[in-house]
Amino acid sequence: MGQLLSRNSIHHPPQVLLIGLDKAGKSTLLARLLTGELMETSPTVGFNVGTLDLENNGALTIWDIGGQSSMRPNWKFYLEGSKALVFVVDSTDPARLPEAQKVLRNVLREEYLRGVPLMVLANKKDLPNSMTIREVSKHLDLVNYQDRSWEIQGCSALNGMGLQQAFLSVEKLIKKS
Ligand code: G3D
Repeated sequence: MGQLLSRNSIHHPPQVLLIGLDKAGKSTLLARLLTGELMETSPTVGFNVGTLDLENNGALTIWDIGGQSSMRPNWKFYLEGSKALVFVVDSTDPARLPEAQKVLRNVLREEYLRGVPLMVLANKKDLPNSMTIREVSKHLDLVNYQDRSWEIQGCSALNGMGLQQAFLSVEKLIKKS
């Protein structure tokens, strides 16, 4: 506990970017996952970073770079050096899936993310009206991403279901890439 990370930490674990529309559940997820303290940044920068210790003694540095539209132009500044992208989707909100699909497509066009593995987290699976993994994949056009490895898993940032498994899979995707 109490570990404060900086971008210049000497032994830094692989950097993972956490992206998603606002309200997808990124802050909830990060708050539940992180063992270290969140590094609060100024509201103008508006992102959180922290370390995630995995059950297998591995670790990942997670950057939550915000989902509000006003923050999106800043995303690309954090892409360099990222080893994986985690895209969080609210699986109870089909109305916003087209927007999520566009945002994902655009971010994956970035040169820095060429070949970087993708994990889609279909969040809020604790709610009865959540869509199936198949439905979310279809809406996000995941089959079209043949130029990188990707996976999709359901989770609940609220009760923690599926999170450790998902990030262990992220670690595996990084090792394979
Ligand atoms: P963001 O950081 O992506 O913008 P937040 O999203 O983490 O702020 O979450 C947005 C809302 O969704 C919050 O509710 C939060 O409690 C809820 N939420 C996040 N993850 C889950 C989940 O897995 N299950 C359920 N049931 N709710 C979740 P409020 O009411 O504060 O807006």
